[in-house]
Amino acid sequence: MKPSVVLVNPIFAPTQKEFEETYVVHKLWEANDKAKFLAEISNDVRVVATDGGSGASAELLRQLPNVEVITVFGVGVDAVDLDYCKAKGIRVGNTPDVLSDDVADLAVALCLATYRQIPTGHEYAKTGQWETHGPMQLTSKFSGSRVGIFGLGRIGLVIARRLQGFDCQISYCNRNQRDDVEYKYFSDIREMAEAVDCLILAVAPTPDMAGFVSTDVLAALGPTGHIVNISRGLVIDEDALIEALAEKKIAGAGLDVFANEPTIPEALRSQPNVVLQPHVASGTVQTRTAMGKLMLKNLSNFLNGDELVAFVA
Ligand code: 8YV
Repeated sequence: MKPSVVLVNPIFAPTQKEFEETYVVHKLWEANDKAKFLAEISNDVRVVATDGGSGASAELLRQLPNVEVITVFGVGVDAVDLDYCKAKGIRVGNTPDVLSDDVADLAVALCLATYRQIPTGHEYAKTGQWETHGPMQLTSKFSGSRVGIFGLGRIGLVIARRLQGFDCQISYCNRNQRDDVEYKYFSDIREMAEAVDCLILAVAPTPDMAGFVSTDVLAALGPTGHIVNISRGLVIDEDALIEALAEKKIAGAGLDVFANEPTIPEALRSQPNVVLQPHVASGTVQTRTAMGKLMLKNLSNFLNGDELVAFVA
């Protein structure tokens, strides 16, 4: 008999198709009465499949007491209740490494787009303003700037490597100093923000990091400072960010992630000095294909009694 899987939300279509061919897939997002839906299948379900945004809450997992493994389409597991999983011995597989190149590419793209105001230039050229109003206003140079990476993990390291090509002076802030890099280390994000021009958030967040980038950190970054976030929206206090942008306490922001996706507050959307992306850092066909393969491999390994290829619990 095919194993039963609760799929929390739709995922990359080819991966979902393979799930549907291999397993009995119960689509949670389609159920109107989720509690009833889960109660009817809970005895059979050993597997939850989900993505980085939806994860798996303790409330969901309590309704599926026979779950043994969660397989996540994404590297971020902040939306999975890891304390609950550890307490119950539930394994959690994710998809690191295969997405680092794309996420780092988007981080660099957001730096360039924000400093050089690429969307503004695009609009300016497209709408004929160049012809009617003359040359566009000047922007800011990115190459050679001082960049602080909050979270020098797998993705952060790839970003740092790319930024060396832009002659950036790289600093990082982690819980612990790494002994395999020469970049300047800060144990305190506020101190790092004060010392850099551009703050890039690449941390693998935990729920307790909510609002970590606060009014204070943004003030330390200062009126010529830029912030780029490819981590999770929760890491920035979004109201503080909106205020800092509106009052020009920082120069600009490049954001791929938001506190309450897919909703982006109007006050943020209407800021002229932000470049927004709809959480697409890993969103290329190539990377999503690789993530899907890894997600499926994690699960087949688990069900065959082998070790998961990539896991956090
Ligand atoms: C995905 C992500 O956008 O890996 C992550 O943690 O946030 C992304 O790669 C998401 O999980 C796919 O829907």
